[in-house]
This record gives sequence, structure tokens and C-alpha cells, in this order.
Amino acid sequence: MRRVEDPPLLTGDTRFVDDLAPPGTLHACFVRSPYAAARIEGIDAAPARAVPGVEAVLTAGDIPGGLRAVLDRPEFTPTVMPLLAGDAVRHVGEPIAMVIADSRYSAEDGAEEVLVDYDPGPAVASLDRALAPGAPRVHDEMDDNLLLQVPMYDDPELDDILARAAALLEARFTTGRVTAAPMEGRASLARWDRRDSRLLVYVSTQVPHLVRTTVADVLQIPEHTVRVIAPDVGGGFGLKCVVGREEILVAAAALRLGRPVKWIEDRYENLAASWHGHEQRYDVRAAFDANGTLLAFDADISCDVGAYSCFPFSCGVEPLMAATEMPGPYRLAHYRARTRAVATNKVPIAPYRGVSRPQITFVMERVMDKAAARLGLDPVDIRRRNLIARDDFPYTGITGLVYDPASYRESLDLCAGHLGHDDWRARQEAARRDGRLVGLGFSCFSERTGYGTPAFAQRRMSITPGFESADIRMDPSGGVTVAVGTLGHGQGHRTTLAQVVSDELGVDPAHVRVVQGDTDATPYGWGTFASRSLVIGGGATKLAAGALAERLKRVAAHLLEVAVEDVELRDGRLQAAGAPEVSMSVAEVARVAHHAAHRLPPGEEAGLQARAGFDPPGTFSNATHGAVVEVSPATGEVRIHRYVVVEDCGVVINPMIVDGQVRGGVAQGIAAALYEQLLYDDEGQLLTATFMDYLVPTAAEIPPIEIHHLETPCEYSATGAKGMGEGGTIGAPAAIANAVSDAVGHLGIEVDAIPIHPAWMRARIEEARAR
Ligand code: MCN
Repeated sequence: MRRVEDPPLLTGDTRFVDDLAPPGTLHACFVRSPYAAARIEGIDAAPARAVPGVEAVLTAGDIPGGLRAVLDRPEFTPTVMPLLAGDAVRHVGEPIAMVIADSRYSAEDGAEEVLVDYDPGPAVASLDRALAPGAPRVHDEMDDNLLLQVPMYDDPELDDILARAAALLEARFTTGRVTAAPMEGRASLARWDRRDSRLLVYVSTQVPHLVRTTVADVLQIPEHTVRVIAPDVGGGFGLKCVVGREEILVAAAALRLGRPVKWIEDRYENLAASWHGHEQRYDVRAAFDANGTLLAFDADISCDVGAYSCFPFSCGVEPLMAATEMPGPYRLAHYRARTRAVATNKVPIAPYRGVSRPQITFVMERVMDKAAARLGLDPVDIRRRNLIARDDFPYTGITGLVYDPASYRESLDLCAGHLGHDDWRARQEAARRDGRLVGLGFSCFSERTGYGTPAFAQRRMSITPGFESADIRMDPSGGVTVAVGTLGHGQGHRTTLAQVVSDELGVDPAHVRVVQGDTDATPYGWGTFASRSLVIGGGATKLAAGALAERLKRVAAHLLEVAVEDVELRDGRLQAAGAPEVSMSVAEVARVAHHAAHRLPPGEEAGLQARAGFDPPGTFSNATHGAVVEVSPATGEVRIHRYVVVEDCGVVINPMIVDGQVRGGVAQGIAAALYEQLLYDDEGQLLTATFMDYLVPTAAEIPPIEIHHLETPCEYSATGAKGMGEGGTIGAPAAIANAVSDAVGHLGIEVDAIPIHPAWMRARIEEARAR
């Protein structure tokens, strides 16, 4: 089925926040810190207030308070992220004042006139600097820069096993800081509705109910007086699954001024002042026996999390995910991890597509290739030896995660087959004889998806997401409306959830309307992130549709005078089993339920609606990615000749959408492997604050991606589906890094850091030649 979302997107009949312009709208612009670390000695807003068109200049004195994420762990230090910085700034781009004017132009002019008296201090802009003894502290009240430090797992036998291993690998891996760079940046418009005494907040978000709760809590107004609407959302990739300062400030300003206030993030703000992710360092030791069996793994994980905890997930989101999921799809009996969130004077991190799994997969898959090289084994064989096998399921991992059935080995074998792995070495040798550096690399991974409240509870966040509910109702004509708390912002939920309903009720998906993104119209839910929507929102939708189907059958049985057990729902009709002529259309039943309720069976309530909730334990999708690359010895540039994905996300509801998700995800993973990186200098100045420097790849850099599917249905999921929205991003960096290492490994070059810069690669090749 084609995406119902696409016609309006292609014809411009969409409605993004910036398309909304209620009469009298004011425009906001933020004064942002040019320093990474400074005291604020004073703010003079008077010159800005004198700028024509400026209506108000608000500072921390006007809107105090901040966002404080809480983890219930003694090793965690909470930070308050001020809505507007009052006495100190902790990263470049931190908002200090909000200028509100009758046009964006006047607001920008006004912002230039706000005089802030800074006393700059020393900044810590790297992990090394932040961890050095005596380093300046990002937060004065702390003794160091460790916002979270957890020895999460340990094993008394581990050191012994490491010491006695046939192969002991020790390596450091680093991954660059990236950002989601959605096509539409953050955006928000709020207005006070005098008639209803309500605050309407339009916001480009992935999590409308979370925004509603946070706005109400921070502004101290009853939550039922706030309505949050996410109109069309131009991508999020995690950046919009947290609540930002600016969104709260826009709401506060609208409340204060009694006029609509709009803020549209510009590209500089999006790169320099929204949310980042994935800047991590791993020091690992891995023990293998002579056959290539992974015996033990020791990981020291450091995440550069920027200046504050994002709300509500906190700065623990990356370090905790990394330590818990490090073993990935491999059997592992002995494990130790220490994981840390290190504060720096940089933009805070938030969940970004994959959350640490692109990094742990990069680490684990590089370790597999290094071990294979050390032991003289084939990279595919060593993986096959260690992957969780069919007979192992349900497999309880060393960190307590329970892996449901998946196709780890099968996906590897298929991927290797599609890439002609068997005769690869001969082809590589032939290419080398022609002076060409070509390489083949694989990455195997598991993608934990669709996890509900109990799984999230292990993180110990004070706000614990997880469940979803769906409200479904049929109108008198037989049309169906289903309202859910998830929120598609590119993933095609209006299509796939309509398919789920259609399968259950036997109605045409064109007669199913999916409502999301309006807190007045949907049950309380957690929005869309963590590849949760189909499993959880789709599960609730299926259960609600199933309950509605039962009601239809009860009513039809009464009207047709047959037993309920004998009523079948098929192709939009309710019919007696074995007697299809005894039947009614769904629409006829719907009419009776609304317009002739006196004909309903005794005890049956009028109308047709149902509600269901779903809160599953979670499930693991899996995939193997494989890439063939060529490295140019002249320029150091990497070209991808082939990219193959073998993916298993259980029952596939919409193959076209799933393939689109894989492609988009792989593009983001390739970006992290080869192009995108946010770089700061030692003073904490962002050096990559435009798309001239932050290299988002274009279609020209992304190769065709071949996608193959396996289907291991999931028993924890009402639909049999597993989530998959992040997998592409998770697998790609490792596959590319392994392929590049394979291309240049004979020169003694290994890729243990991403992104792989052409200049770095060229320098290594020249060094190798000199040797
Ligand atoms: N699907 C399916 N069959 C399956 C699995 C999924 O048909 N077996 C469909 C689903 O119905 C849904 C889509 O594939 O339409 C993705 O489903 P799911 O894996 O449940 O992921 P979510 O819908 O929860 O999306 C979240 C995920 C994440 S975490 C990020 S980050 C991300 C991503 O989706 N951000 C995106 N994909 C994105 N795509 C776009 N265009 N924009 C973003 O911001």
C-alpha cells in the first residue's frame, strides 16, 4: 500500500508550524551565548526594548526556572538546565534572553542590541580535558565533571580469563559528535485562547503529551488547560523527543503577553544550540580462544554529554544504553563495564537515532574483525561462531536482556552470499594488482525495539515512558477513526496503522483515519522514538480494533439471529459461517448501532467504540549489513560500491515503508562513518556551524542500497512485528569501517575512529608507503 502521507507532502498541502500565522502573532529570537563558559555579570535590555517593533525582552529574571531530569541512581548528579541562563553560561548557543517583536526581522535586530556583560572562564571542550585532574568544572557545585559514573557489570573471573586468552585484544574506539539535522528545525507557536481559557501550543515534536505535561509543570498551570498540537513534523530523528527550553519559553511568553508567539529555529541554532549525540570513547579488552570464541569483554565507556541533562531522558541515555547492550547479538559469558557521562562546555546530548547502538556495534564489529585477523580466521566464520543461534532462544544475555527469536546467523549467511563473500579474497587480490584498494566489511547487530514501561523502568527515570493506548470508533457510515499517542513524523503511521485496523476489521484502509499529534484528541501516550510505534502503538491499535470487531459481531449476531461464535467478519461484511447469504455489511451494523440503538442486543451500549492499551516487554530486530568500498590512494576518499542489508523485523506490515526506513537509516549511518562531525575548538567554539562544514551527505554520496528480508514473527508483539526504525543507522558505521579496514589493512591501517576523513586516510597511506 502506498503512503497516504505523500500526496500532501508532494503538493505542498502540508501544515508545518511556520505555516500557522494567527492574527497578531509575535516573533521570538533568542540571544545566545558566544562563550562556552562565562559568568554573566549583567544584562542591559533597554537598548533592545527601544528597537522599533520590539514588544518585550525577557530574561531569567522574568522567566526563572529550568528543566531537571532525574535518575533515581546515587551515581547520577542532576543538573538544572535553566530556561534562560541567569548567572552563568555553559555552552556556546545557550539562550540568555528572548526578544519578542512584531516581525522576525525586528526580533533579530532587537537581539543584537541586548548587552550582556560576560566574564569568560576556562572551558572544557573534550573528554580528555574534562577528565584531566584539576580540570575546570562545568558545574561549580560539583567536584568533577562526572554527571554519571556507573560500574554496571562485573565478573570476578574476568581478569583471569583475559590473562589466559589465546588472543587478547586491547583497543580504543572513538565516534564523532553528530546531530540529527532534521529538514525542519525545531519550531513552536503558542497562544492563549481567551474564550476557552486555554494555552494552545503548536510544536514540532515527537512527544506531544510530554510537552503538555512539562509546559504545565514548569508554568504551574493545570495540565487540562494546555493543548499541544504537533502539525506536520519535518523529521525528528530523536532531536524532538525531548522537551527543549525554547518550547517552554515560547509558551511562557504567550501566556505572559496574551498574544500568539512564534519561534522558528534557524539552521545555525539547530546545529549550534539544539541537541547533539554519539560522541563517545571506548577502551576495551576482549578475550578470544584459539577458535575465535569470544570469552570475555571489558569495556570502559565515556560519553561526552555536553553541559546538561536533556529532559526527561537525562545524560544517562547514551552511557546506560551502551553498557547494557554492548554484547549485542553475541553470546558472552564474562563481562565488565564502567560507563560514564562526562560534562563538557558543549551542547547537551539527547537521544539520536540508534542511541549508542551505532557506537557499540562499531566497537563490537571492529573487535570481531581484529580478532579474526589476529587468529587467522575468516570474518564471517568468527561471527557465525559467536552469534546467538536458533537453539539458544529465548536467550538471556549477560546484562539480563532476554532475546526473543531472531535470525542472526541466517542474516549473516544471506548477506555474505549476496556479496559474493566466498570468492572475495581472489577479487580483492586482483584489484590490488591493478593498484586499487577495495574492501568488504560486515556488521551484525540486534536492535532492541518496542520496549514498554518495565524495560524503561530499569533506567530509573523519574518519568518512565512505555505504554500506549488506542481509542477506536466507527461512525454511522462504517468509517473508522483511531487515535493513538504515537506520532509519525516521517515514518508513515497514517498508512501502517490504517493497515493494521483494516486487517482486523475487514474495512478498506481508505476508510480508516489515524489521529495523532493532538493531546485533546488522543489518549495519553509517549510519542514516537526508540522504534516503538508499530509494536506498542500498533499493538494497542490492533487490540482496540479487535475489541471493536467483537462488538460488531455481537450486534450482527443479534440482528441476523445467529450465534456470535458463528459470525465471521470478512471483506467488510459480517456473515454467518457456512451461510454467506445471511449477512450484513459493516456499514449496516454501524447504522443500527447509532441510529437504531433500540435494536441492539440487551446490555450493548449505543455507538461503536473501543479502547485498548499495550505495554510489551520488547523485542529484538536484527540485521546484517555488508559493504564493498574502494579507497582512493590519491585522495583518501572512500567510495561505496555496494551496500547490502538483510533485515529481520518480524512480520512486515508495509514493505515499502520498511525499505524506506532502512534506506534513510543507512544514509545517516554512512554520514556518521564518512561525513558528519561537529567539531569544537579548545575554547568550546563550534567550528562546524553551517552545512558548508557539517557535511550532511546528499543523494550523490549515498549508493543504491539492496535490501533483503527475513521474517521471524515476534510473539511479544500483537502484530507479530518488531520495530526497525533505527536499524539502518545502527549497522552502517561498522560495516563501512570494516570494509575500509579490509581495503587498507595490508598497509597496517585500521579504522578505529569515525568519521573517516579523507585527509587522515591519505596521510596514513603515505606513511605506509614511506615505510
Ligand atoms: N513497520 C512495518 N513493519 C515492521 C516494522 C515497522 O511496516 N515490521 C513500519 C511502521 O509501521 C512504521 C515504520 O515502519 O510506519 C517505522 O516503525 P517503528 O520501527 O515502529 O519505528 P517508529 O515508527 O517508532 O519510528 C521511530 C524511529 C526512530 S527511533 C527514529 S530516530 C527515526 C525513524 O523512526 N526518525 C525518523 N525514522 C524516521 N523517519 C523519518 N522520515 N523521520 C524521522 O525523524
